[in-house]
Amino acid sequence: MSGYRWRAMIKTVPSNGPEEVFDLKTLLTDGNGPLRCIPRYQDLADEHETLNRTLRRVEFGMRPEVRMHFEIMTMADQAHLATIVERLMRPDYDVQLSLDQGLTYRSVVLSRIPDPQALRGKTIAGAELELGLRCKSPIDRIPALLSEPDGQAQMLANEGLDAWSAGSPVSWTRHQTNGTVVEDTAQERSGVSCAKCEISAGGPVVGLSQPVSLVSPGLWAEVGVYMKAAVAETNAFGIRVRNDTQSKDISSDAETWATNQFGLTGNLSTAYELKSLRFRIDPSFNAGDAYTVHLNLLGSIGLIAYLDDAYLLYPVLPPEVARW
Ligand SMILES: [Ca+2]
Repeated sequence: MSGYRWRAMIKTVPSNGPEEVFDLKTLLTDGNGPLRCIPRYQDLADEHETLNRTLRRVEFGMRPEVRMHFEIMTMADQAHLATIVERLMRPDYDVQLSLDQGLTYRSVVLSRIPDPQALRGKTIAGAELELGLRCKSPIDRIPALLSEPDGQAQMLANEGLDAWSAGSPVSWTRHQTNGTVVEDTAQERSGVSCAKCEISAGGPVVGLSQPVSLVSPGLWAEVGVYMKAAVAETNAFGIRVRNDTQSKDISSDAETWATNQFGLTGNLSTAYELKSLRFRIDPSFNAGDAYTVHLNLLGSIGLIAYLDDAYLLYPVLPPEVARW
């Protein structure tokens, strides 16, 4: 991955009433949100000279600030910025800014009101505006641009498929409608075991599934598993993440949820390969929704495949979006 980008979202939290999220990329008609985001980390330190003129410095961390530059051709869009500014000026609203698509929200105050300037000197072309925001609380270090978030967790149990009980991998459900799923202690990628899946009849479904909990709609997660086949085969597997409450699956664009989708399908070779998908939990879903991860074989009758070292990491950084 080379380069990075910002994805600005603003959340307004009233002291009484529902919070509202403004996704500046989708909210504004032109330019996909702010044309430029310029973060700055203001050094917070006291410095003084002692009697013998030695410099003493006490660090208090740094205060993140950001200037967001907008060019607006659709004048109605200015109303959204006006709403945000109005809430920034009200004492009964806590306004929070994220530049990493909702991963890190920080409470902010207004540092520059976006007054409209004629776009390239011509009012008929549109308006350019600059909104300045400053964080209420200092931070103690500059976030690494593309580091994964703190508190990231592996959501699957028995992810190494090493614990088996009565022929079934602990914490997983086997799907054997048209084949078998058994423990294998010769082809494992790591640990002592892997799952050996074999298709013995046409149609669905052979594979494994496990329920997971993804409680923050709008955040991203990554699902993955190492797979190989006894004989290489094309279009041999499918990974499905289903929101059981909404009866919707993540589709291959990693952001759209619809019925009966595989988030990832592909070929299997005779060496273990990681098959993974980074996907967004739909912001309209509820925190209490139930999800299930399905690891399925899709190949032809006779296909034998081995699965090991699955994972579902949550939350993860949105693709190429930088932390702030
Ligand atoms: Ca294993």
